[in-house]
Amino acid sequence: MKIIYSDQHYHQSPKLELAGGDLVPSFENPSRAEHVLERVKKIGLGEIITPDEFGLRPLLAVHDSGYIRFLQTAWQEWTDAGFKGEIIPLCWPAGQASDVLPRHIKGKVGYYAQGTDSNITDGTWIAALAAAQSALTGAALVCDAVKNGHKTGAFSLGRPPGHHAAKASYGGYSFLNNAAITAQYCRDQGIEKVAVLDVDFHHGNGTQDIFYDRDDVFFASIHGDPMDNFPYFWGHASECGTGQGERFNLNLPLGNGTQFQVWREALKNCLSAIDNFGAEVLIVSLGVDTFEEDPISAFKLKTPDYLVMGADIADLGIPTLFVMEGGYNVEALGVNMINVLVVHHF
Ligand code: OKP
Ligand code: ZN
Repeated sequence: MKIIYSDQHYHQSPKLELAGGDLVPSFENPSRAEHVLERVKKIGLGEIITPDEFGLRPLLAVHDSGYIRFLQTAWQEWTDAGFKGEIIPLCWPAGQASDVLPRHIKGKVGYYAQGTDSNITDGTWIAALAAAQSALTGAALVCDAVKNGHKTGAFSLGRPPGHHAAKASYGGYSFLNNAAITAQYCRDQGIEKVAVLDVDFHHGNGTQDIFYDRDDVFFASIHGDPMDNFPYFWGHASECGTGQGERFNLNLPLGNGTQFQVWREALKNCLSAIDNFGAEVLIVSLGVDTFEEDPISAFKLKTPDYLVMGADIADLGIPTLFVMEGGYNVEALGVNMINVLVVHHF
């Protein structure tokens, strides 16, 4: 399996985030990728390559162009307005007065942000863009595998994560939806049916948003029940898709404290749904914040469980792109994440 990695992720190094009213060091920081990379090297998972350049086109195929423009220019506008700290939004159109995009950067930020947890820094765009290019490089490898009848997998080792980024909003540390960008890229390469399986603890609301009305990209997510967990306003089992997309969105929310035995049943349901759908390519939003000692999540998975998870996914037998998402116990992050991948070690 090839691993795609760029050190451009160091450009996203937010200082502090709000947690329970306190400002604490950001959970989503460069040490996360360092731990995963170290583990990849230690076990010799596969060749590590740098991303190719795909430009903005594949990003604009899933994200709103005004939103992309905003991500490119927000930091400049923020510093032009005289602000010195990182961008944390303070004001939203909740309750809805007007849907007009404000002129001032403070208004724009509220227009495009889902919450206050995802600081925009001077390097956010560079880092997020590099993560997207890494994922696209992996997607190109997987598309080639389909065309040549191979079962190769690829792993995009990148950050910041992407699965909360919607067509026109950012949140949950996510700015560009790498899984969605690559799913669309596969479609544009002629792959008829693509499935996205999201195993991160948090519901992949951005990916759901992007494909909610479509029947060519199946989305399945296992996550902490949104009644008790971020992102709170998406991820209920009743959200099944709309129009053409009805029945092509599968949410399996589970209660806090869920252990692997129950989690695995949900995984089997997702995998059989993906199999019935007839996916030719699988993209896995790979978060390991389901770990029992994750500092911001509430499932009880243990380190060896990730080996079983990886083997179950591999049993599907279709070319698979793994895209790194969450996991915030940095000490265990490398081992847990790579445990999902070792079975694909070829
Ligand atoms: C991103 B991913 C705690 C704020 C929590 C939401 C969690 C984002 C998770 N201070 N912010 O899905 O791993
Ligand atoms: Zn998560």
